[in-house]
Amino acid sequence: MAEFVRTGVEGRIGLIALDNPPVNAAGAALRAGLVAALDRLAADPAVEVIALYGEGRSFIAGADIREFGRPSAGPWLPEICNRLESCEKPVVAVLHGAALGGGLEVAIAAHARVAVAGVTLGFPEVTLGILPGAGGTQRAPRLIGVAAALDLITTGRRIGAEEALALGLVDQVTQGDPRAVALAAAGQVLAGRLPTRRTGDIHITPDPEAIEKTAEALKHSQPHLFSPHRCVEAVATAALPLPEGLAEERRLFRLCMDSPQRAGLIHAFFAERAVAKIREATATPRPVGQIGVVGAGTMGSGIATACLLAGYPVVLVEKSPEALARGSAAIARNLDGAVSRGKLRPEARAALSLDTATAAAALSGCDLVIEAVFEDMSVKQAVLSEIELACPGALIATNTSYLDLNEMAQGLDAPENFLGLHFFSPAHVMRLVEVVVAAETQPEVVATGFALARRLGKIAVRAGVCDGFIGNRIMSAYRKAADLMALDGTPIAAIDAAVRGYGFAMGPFEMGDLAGLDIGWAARKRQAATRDPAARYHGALADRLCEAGWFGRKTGRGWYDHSGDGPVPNPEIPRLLREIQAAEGITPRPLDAPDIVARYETAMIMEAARVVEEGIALRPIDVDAVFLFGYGFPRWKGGPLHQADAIGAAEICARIERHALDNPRFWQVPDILRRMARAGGRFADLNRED
Ligand code: 3H9
Repeated sequence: MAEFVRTGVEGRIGLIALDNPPVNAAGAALRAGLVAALDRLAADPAVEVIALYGEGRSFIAGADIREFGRPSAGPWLPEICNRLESCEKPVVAVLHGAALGGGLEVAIAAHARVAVAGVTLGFPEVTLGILPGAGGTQRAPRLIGVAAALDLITTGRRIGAEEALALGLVDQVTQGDPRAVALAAAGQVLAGRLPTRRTGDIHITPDPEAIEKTAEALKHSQPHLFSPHRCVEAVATAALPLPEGLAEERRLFRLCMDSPQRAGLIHAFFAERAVAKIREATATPRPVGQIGVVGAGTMGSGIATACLLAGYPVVLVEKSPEALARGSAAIARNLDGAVSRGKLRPEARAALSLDTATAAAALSGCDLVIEAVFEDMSVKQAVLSEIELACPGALIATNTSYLDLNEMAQGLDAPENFLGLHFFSPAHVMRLVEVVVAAETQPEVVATGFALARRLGKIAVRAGVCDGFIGNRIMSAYRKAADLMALDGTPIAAIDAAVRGYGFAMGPFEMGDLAGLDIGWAARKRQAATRDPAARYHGALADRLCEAGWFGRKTGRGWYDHSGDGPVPNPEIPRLLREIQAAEGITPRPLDAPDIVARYETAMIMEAARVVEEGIALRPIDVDAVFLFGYGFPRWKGGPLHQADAIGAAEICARIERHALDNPRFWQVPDILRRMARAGGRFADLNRED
């Protein structure tokens, strides 16, 4: 059996080495090993000082998150921290790699701390829906003061060694191998050059002003979240005697652990990592030096910016010199923004390589070319052929949002080199990229798409070919549900408000006005030929707005009127709606907020289930990642299919069947949901298949 914790004795120094790869998460075995190691060295008469360090990449990355919500075994981290603090012999902790969450709590329960340069420290618990539950809310304020502790604990902000030193979270910063640093630090303790003390013995005075200020700010900045507020309540008790504060911390920690937000946020943490586990992961990515981008519109210039920021030389091609100039100017603005936000050093900006051209021949040296031209099959096919001619053998990617990649690849000599890289606008900001795999795309081409996304700092999700892939396909379903609710007489502002109340930053109509209503109009026209004539047409009202030339913010009017100080619902909508309702024989039936949300969410889950059933998404967690990182789905709800599990398949089926009474074409129970409802299955069970 693997040995998670090893001890050694060197003269008067006892060493404890933690070894639980990859990140030294404090799981049950490591916890048990740590207590046993402490007991052993505490009882060893030769040992006068104990040094604790991590093998591998980290000191301790925190509690083992995989254990949360599952049965596990003691000893628990709070007891370990107390045991460490009360140890009769001085204990020094050496922090390298990551000292996060429970890892930092272990460190601040030790009697001195030495940071190895490059270490990341912090209390990220709040990002997982919990709070530091092993004494962090009590010991951190004692070490660094209430205000600084509140900042770290309520934001989850990660800091480096120098800031930790300035705050007083660590006592020294040094360089070197953790074991050597541990021996040196213990030597300093023995020589009296590194003072030690029990953090719990430090007395602090209450700071009600800092508590009040943070609590007030969080009410506005985090109205949906549970744990940030509990973090403040826990830190507020830090001036009490330690056992009392720890008891209160424990109570608040349990409340957080039991909250559904904890499950949602931890699901989101794993979703970010799970999506990289694809069947093509073993293929070797092709080397990518220079990247070509064809099309200098909003998407093209955003993609070019993202590639430049990641250090790739870029060739930007656009037929019209004017459009090329506009695209170059947009890239320059994006890069200026990156410099002013401190994301790009001015000298690094000067070294970026952007070439522009009006002919595809300029792409000849590119290893990968991404097309982002007008969303039209024949335009795209012609551009792809030009690209292939200019750089045969290069990987070619399309940024299409909806079009069929297999049809697009028909004119290519090497369709095996072709894939979809669906970026989201603004492409240099949004984290999601759908890597769309066409029928002939080779595994190493898929692996290259994932490697590129990683280098761009993005989250890649594998998607199959269908209209809209994972994200836009599901979005068009819940957009339809919103349009149908509006046609039935629910005010658009009420729908937007309810969706914001659910946790999205914007409602569907606000989002439509921002993106431009002409995009959806073009899609509806494209789909008109294949539309089911017996189904209710959801786009009737949106079409009327577009026919009037109201495309949203860019034309000053859309669902809302944007000509005044703030948007107000377009005053023409009630008249247009009455006309449509009269023509279609619709009796107005406005819904209230809970019903709006239930329909919106159910439509999302219904289509997401089909996307999984058809294999467009590899797993349910991939759908969740798409929505978390590309569509502003509230992170604390974990994603649409995590929500589906929370609600239960039987209830989702019942909702769909209820809605189907008024609109049986739109609301249809997917087979996968019916099977789950029957067998008591969950989407989470399908995540284990990879
Ligand atoms: C806590 O401590 C509560 C306490 O207050 C106690 C109260 C009683 N557990 O990210 P990577 C896995 S809450 C389990 O790709 P990197 C991760 O899933 C915890 N597993 O590497 C991945 O697995 P796989 C507070 C964990 O180098 C692998 O390790 N701590 C944990 O890019 C590699 O991870 C945190 O929130 C964990 N704690 O980044 C820290 N951490 O290979 C969370 C990682 O199967 N962790 N894994 O996909 C991180 O921020 C980053 O993982 C870290 C390394 C910076 C450490």
